[in-house]
Amino acid sequence: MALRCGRFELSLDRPLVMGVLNVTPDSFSDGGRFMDPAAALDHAQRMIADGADLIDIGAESTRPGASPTPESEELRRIVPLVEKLSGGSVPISADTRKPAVMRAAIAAGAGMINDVSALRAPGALEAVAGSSQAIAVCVMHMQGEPATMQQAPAYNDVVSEVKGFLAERARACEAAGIARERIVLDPGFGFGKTVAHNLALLRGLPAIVALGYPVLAGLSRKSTIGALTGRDVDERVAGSLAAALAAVARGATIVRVHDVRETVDALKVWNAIQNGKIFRH
Ligand code: 9MG
Repeated sequence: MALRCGRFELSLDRPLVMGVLNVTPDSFSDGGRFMDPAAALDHAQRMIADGADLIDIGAESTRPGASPTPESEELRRIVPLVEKLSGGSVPISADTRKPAVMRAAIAAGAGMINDVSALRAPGALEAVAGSSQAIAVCVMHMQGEPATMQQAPAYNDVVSEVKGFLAERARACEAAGIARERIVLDPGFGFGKTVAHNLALLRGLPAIVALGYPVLAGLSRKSTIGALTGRDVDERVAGSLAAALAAVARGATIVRVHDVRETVDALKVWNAIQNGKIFRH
């Protein structure tokens, strides 16, 4: 299996690592650290040197409680970085919910759109489907909106409800003209979910993988890792690695992480044990 990301075709023969670059003042983990474009570029280059297969740039925080970022500000933060990084050796993903930002990021060379709202905003499906390049899209499940989503998340059966939602969004993408080999699904760990919901989803991940699309898992440094380990956000590397390996063992093909070097090493060891394959980045 392969994932089409514009000029890149990513083989899914081994799990891929997506490095997180937040150019926001208020993200839960690295908020404020990469607002300076030079620092952001440096960090992206570091993650690529450490073995990242894709870089995901976000210019609007979607952490619980976050308020929306104006479109003009999101464009100002993200477009120059996509322009500078998109000529490099790995695809650049733009993490955005806004169709205008999607279109600008695609024009600047993005190879993927990562939408935590699963292309539900009016015009979002068309922004991706209408792109001249065959870029990829990650559609994620979220219950509610970032500002309020952690207040009272509730499900009867979290795995089947998330699976049903993702199946419907994949159908909507394909109906809009986005080919199957461009679509990635994501259960949205931490987005309108309690610790128990996140653990149930992780255990139930094979049911989502069974839909037949690549699955992305993002648990890196999230509050569930904090709840399970009692660690502050910058001390959650070990817990995040355990979660990434658990996701890959259940069929995830992309892990979205802050700690690229450590995750790449962990996956090399996991792969050698599991599949007898030694990968060099
Ligand atoms: C932007 N963002 C934050 N967490 C995420 C996750 O788990 N998945 C995806 N696709 N995006 C995320």
